Amino acid sequence: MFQTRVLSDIRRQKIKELLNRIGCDPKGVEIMAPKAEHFLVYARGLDPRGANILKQEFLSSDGEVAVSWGALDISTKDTEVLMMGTMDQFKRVEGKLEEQPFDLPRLAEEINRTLRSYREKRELPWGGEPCQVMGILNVTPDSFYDGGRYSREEDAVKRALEMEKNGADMIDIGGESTRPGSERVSVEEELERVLPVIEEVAPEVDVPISIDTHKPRVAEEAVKAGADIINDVFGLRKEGMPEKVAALDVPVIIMHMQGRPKDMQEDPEYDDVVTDICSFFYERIELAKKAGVKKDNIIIDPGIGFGKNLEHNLEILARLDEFSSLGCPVLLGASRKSFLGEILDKRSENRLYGSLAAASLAVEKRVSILRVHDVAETVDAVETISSICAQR
Ligand code: 9MG
Repeated sequence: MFQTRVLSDIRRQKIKELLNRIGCDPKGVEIMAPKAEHFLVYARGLDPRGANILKQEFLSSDGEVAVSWGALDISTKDTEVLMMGTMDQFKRVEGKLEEQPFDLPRLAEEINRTLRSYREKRELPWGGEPCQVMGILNVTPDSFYDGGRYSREEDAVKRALEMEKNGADMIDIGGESTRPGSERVSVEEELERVLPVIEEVAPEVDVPISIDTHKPRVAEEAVKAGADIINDVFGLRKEGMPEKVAALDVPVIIMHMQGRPKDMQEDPEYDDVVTDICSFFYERIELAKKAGVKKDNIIIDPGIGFGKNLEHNLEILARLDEFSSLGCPVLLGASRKSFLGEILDKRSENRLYGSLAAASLAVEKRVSILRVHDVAETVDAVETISSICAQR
């Protein structure tokens, strides 16, 4: 018996180990290892003439590029492409594109950056392990799971300390509910809710505190009071927010939301949910950088449940690793959300196991931060999955 089998998606180091075990020549190991990793890289906005050159270059390296009909007969202004090849083939083509017209040298740089971002270990602005747990501390009267439970300062401090003891790497404090259908609150009301809590919690905990707000004034006062990170579910859309984040010089979470909390779940629509969200991030990252925000301070978040139906949420989860191509750490907030209720037909208080399943998948798919209600349980899930993934 030959005992043939398909191998799992193993990473570079393991491929080298396997080639060495087979007994390959050491030089052969270096040559063959990059041929064992296969990638699909999508790009949009290519000049059709450039797309045809790209296809020729890939074909001459035994790779492939799918382009539109309109690109082949040059009847379209621009085209999407899907490049298919091994690491080795991508490297060879990148070299050849450097001498080509139609903006292909810039495409080569982009491909190189994308593949590096996708494959490299992610670093968080404040360091530490690659997958960290953010405990949720809502000080709102109406949040969907814990609304109203931690509105008194001493309760909030107790809860923060408990989350830290349970292994939270950071604590997210929010004073305005963003659940579907919720109404906005005034700056004054939000400040009144969050500032006393941040002032009490910050000196008591050793982990960073993030402030869940989209308002520049709340962000500024919260940072003065002791917050270290800004969690903006409106993705820096509020006027003056990008400049404020730049001036504060703190890490910022840019979350994607289609619409507004009041009506975002009415009929969300996308061409391709992951592509559309990535386009939003490309645009927002550029805008933030122009305002003076350092790229290393940006964390992105696809915003589960924010203007997405069940199918959208599931597709985002299934393709979470694609977001790491953008070169920013990725945050996921799936804890006890309504998509789990739709799958399991369970109320928020009975969605712990569903939340842990989503969290486990996210670790495997390169997510750097999990925003959760159940810290101790999630920390165990993260440690378990991270130990397994370290074997690849
Ligand atoms: C405040 N808030 C509620 N859900 C969230 C999510 O999924 N991500 C982030 N960043 N914040 C959230």
